[in-house]
Amino acid sequence: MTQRALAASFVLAACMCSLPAFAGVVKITSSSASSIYPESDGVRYLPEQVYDRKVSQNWTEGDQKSSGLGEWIQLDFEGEKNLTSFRIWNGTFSSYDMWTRSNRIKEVELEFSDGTKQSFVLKDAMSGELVDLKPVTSSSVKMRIKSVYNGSTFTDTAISEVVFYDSTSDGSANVKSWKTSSTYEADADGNYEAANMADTAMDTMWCEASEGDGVSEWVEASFASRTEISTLNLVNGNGYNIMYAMKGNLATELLLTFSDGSTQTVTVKASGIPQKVSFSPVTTSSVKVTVMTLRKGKEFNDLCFSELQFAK
Ligand SMILES: [Ca+2]
Ligand SMILES: [Ca+2]
Repeated sequence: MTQRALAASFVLAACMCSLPAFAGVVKITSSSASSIYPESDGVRYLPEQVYDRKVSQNWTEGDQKSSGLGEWIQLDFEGEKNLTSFRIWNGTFSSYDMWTRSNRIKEVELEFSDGTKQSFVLKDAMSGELVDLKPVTSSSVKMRIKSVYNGSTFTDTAISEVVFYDSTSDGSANVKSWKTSSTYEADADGNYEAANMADTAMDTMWCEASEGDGVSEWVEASFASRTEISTLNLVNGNGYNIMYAMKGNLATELLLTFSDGSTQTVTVKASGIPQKVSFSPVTTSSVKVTVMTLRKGKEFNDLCFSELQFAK
């Protein structure tokens, strides 16, 4: 995250999509692609980078002559899964500048292991887009570029990240809507909306925008129905890597307020590594998470959470 408070000259798609009450993340075990953009300046564009949980690293097709029409990436699962939806970070998400200068996919065709195909026109927006599938049982997905939104400089087409969901549940409570005390304005690196805390990506995050250091700032998750929870799965700060996490303020104590007004305080580690925090089981329709104490960052006086989800 840079602190350049650029006036956001672009509008991010306000996706009203939300996951059903139960949706499990499908593990991708291997991948292949029709072509790969060659490594340059130490930056690689490998197919496995569409499921490395970082939107800042991508697969880029290697068709050097045109826009990559017909090029594909295949993702393999551990056996057959009942796929229900997917989320795609379409284009090059390393910065807003690179996103606009490179191609984004307009129409993508998904081919499943039973040979059936489904095609979708994607939004041209720099945010993860949730797309509902016609439910299908498949052990793999081949995603083929059918048409593109042209980049202003380059003819290369990238996918930064993809997550597939199925009808299983790992006990995570899916959030229907978020409220926040404040939200940092989108800048040259992307947006800092609350939904980023539940998208599985380690380098997309909510950040507060208070004048202060983030103490007393809060996020509130509302579930579709009353849900029993006893675990907080948290990626504190910027989860891109340990060094980035240290740059900003990191929460050390959180107050959880449930829909019946009861509260619990939990201690969390000042680290960007994923952590699981247990608390006494509660059945609730919402949780407000308020920052009580924090550790100051080395560079920025802002507080962020990359992932924040509740489970049984
Ligand atoms: Ca990635
Ligand atoms: Ca995230």
